[in-house]
Amino acid sequence: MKTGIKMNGAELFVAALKNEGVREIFGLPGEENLAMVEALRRSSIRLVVTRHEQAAAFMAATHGRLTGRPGVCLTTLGPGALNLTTGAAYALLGAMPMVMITGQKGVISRKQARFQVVDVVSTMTPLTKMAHQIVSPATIPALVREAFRVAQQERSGPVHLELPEDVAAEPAGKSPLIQPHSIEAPVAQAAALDRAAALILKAARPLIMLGAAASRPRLADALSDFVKRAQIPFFNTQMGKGSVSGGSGLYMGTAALSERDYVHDAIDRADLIIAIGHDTVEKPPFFMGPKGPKVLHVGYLPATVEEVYFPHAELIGDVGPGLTLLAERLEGKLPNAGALMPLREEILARITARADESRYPLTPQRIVHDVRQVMPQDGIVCLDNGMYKIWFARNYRTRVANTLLLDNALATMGAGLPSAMTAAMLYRDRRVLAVCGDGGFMMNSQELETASRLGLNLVVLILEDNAFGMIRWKQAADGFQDFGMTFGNPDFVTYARAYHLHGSRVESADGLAPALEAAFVGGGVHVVAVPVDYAENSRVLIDELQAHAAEGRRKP
Ligand SMILES: Cc1ncc(C[n+]2csc(CCOP(=O)(O)OP(=O)(O)O)c2C)c(N)n1
Ligand SMILES: [Mg+2]
Repeated sequence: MKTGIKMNGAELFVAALKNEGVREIFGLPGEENLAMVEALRRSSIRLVVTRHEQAAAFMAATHGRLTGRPGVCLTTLGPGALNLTTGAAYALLGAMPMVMITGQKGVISRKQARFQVVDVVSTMTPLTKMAHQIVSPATIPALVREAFRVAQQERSGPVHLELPEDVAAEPAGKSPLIQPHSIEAPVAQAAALDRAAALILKAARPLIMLGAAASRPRLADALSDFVKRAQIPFFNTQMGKGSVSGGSGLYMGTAALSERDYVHDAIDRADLIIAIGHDTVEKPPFFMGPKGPKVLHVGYLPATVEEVYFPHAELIGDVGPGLTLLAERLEGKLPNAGALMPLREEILARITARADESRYPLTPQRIVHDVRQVMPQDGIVCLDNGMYKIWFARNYRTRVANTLLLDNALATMGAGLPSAMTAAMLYRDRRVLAVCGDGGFMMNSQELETASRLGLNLVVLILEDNAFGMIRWKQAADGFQDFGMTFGNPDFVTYARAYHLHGSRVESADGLAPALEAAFVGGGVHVVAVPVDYAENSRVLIDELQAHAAEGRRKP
């Protein structure tokens, strides 16, 4: 690679990316990116080509989510850039650090008039923390540095830089790179710590809630330590799942629904909820009301006040060190820490009911149970969006941080496979499983080719109900006629083979665990299709929970 004043804009851009420690870029280039592609070819950064830009964005966002460092994706202008928008929203709502780079026609001269030109920066503005067009190579070092800072700092998220093709080809002149440095975010002040500690010391029935920001990779150790030192039982939101390593003896459940689930027996009885990292992008884990428990918000940033979330006190600042200071004020001084623990056994027993039933097609509970059997503690399950997400959130037990990746923020279909591909790239020695519905899988199934080309070890489990099952369930629950939700499927075994991959179909209730085990042992990319019986959706999530709520009302 050329250095110093001989560089063009694209080469300077790539040098700035290297300066940020970037090792790979996910993308699908167009002609406006050719100088950038050439600069990448000459660099040590790997270009991971995907078959759809949406997948590149999902993969980059997941890279940010799992490492805490921004993932990077690259596309062309117009159509390519627009295909990034769902990924941008996924990273924005999910607070995943990501840098998106798109090409554009020249800005100095316009030989192609308005061909393929749309205002991508304006499109990206509401979907990102920062969107910027680069108009001169001299600004590249500062803009790239700023992009990475903004993407990474709390609340983390996506940023967008547009590099027009003539700026990419322009001689860069003397534009020194800006060196990154680490930043220690401020920690909550003593007064806030004292107030938070006083609230917790006074509580008769405290309960910890772990929300989406609790899953930040750098927080796992301090958070786990806090839970163990405080000995207060905890539950989590869907995206807060798996944020505590160990400490599972204090786990009370996951709030996959907003009310009336078994875990709400504990939530409704608590007089203080210590909400660590709650982000109101998630479907509410419970509804705050005038009569409910007091809520202490612990976060990197102040809470966003909503109709259903208006904390009474806040502990703001870098969460890990803040929790360590809080634990020092609490340890050994909380006689009521375990007040809600007597509820735990019944809650967990109710949740795990019917997990080994031998019905075929399989019940969702059985699928979750069998997946847990074949996944080691550090194995990573990545969900797409569909009905099974509720079952996995409720029923799947995690013991290691960030081992169940799901999206309860944008809740988009189509991200399951790409997110699992990133997990498989990052952790080559861990088992990684994508779980997709037959609807969501088909939205990005072309990425099987990418997964195969990358030589990943990855198992893709497809739940077959020939329908958009979740919406079909809601349609029935709301008393509508069954309409517009069913479809046919390809034969997924043949489909996998068409990609030169292994495919199998589960033919009996006892067949799932061995099929998954064989797929993991076999290595490479495997597709396993399993028929699912969604009759349980209404039987448990509506009828059983309604009966339970009525029972609760009858109790004195
Ligand atoms: C991109 C996108 N389109 C539509 C929806 C609305 N939606 C949520 S779940 C769902 C059905 C998913 O079907 P499938 O993937 O087969 O999973 P299932 O619920 O059947 O298990 C739909 C259409 C969405 N969340 N994302
Ligand atoms: Mg389906």
